[in-house]
Amino acid sequence: MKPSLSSVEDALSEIRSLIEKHHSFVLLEHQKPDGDCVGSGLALVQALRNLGKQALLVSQDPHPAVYDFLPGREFHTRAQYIEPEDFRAEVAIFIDCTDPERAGKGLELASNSIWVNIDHHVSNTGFGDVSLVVPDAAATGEIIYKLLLAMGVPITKEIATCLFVAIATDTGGFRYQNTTQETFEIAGALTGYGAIPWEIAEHIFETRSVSSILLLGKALNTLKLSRGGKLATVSVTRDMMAQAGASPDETEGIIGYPRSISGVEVSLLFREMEDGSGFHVSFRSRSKVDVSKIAMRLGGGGHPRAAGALVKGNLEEASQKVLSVLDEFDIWMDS
Ligand SMILES: [Mn+2]
Repeated sequence: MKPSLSSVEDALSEIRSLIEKHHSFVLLEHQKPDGDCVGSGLALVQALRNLGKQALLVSQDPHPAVYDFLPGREFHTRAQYIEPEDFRAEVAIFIDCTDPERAGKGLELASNSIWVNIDHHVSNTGFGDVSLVVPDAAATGEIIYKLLLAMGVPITKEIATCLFVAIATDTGGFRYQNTTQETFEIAGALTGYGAIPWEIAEHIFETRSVSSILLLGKALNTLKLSRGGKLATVSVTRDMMAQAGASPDETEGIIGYPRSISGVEVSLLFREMEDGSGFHVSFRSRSKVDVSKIAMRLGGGGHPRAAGALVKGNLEEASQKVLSVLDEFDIWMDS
């Protein structure tokens, strides 16, 4: 899976020349965008604007409110507000998307464009006219940083702030296993360009809404330990969200709590889908289990330590399905 250095260099220079040659760009985020997607997108859209290009960042779903402090939001809109026939971009850049369908409704805006795929998911399908997929990168933000360097565009304080957020969120505040020397080198360079780490941490890790704390309390009440204490499960239903007055993106971060329990290797969060047809299941593992394989078996995907899938049915049916796949992998014996 590891791309050779030259294939990364080749893709970077191909993207650089595409950007030089063309004028209009649409940047597509994945559904339910996370901090990496939002930060990477806002950084790149500002860089393109600074080059005098016509560029728009588009997502199907809204940006989580926690990222409202980021600069560049005036260049972002939601796919539902744009008529594809009114908007033609020569180049569509998919950001942090494992496959084109991840862009959801945004995909309609890319039908006649050249496709560029910039991502770090191991499960990326390699789609697009140009594909820049670097599974070793902790965040898509790291790849965007390298692209901006390759393009020779100035990294402003605004761009640096967005990229720092991308990297800080996908590494869980520089704590997850994907954090490398290079991650710190890039974060250090971004600090030099004007990103202020403590201010960013205050916004993204130390500020929560009352509703998300109330929802966390309800979710923790559902905690179940099984498989000899190695598996921890919590769930969030639509009822719980309504009672807490929370929105679906406020489940973000809940799964970190079961994962942190001593002895737990895998944690699961079952979040009921808005239409009630099933559950979005998030997987986290501490150090040994590759949960992306489990998620892929269920039709989802992700990273070895963090993955997700959609599973139909009520809570009992969904958890039965997930548990039987987990047990197939025989992950509870080795340690
Ligand atoms: Mn990412």
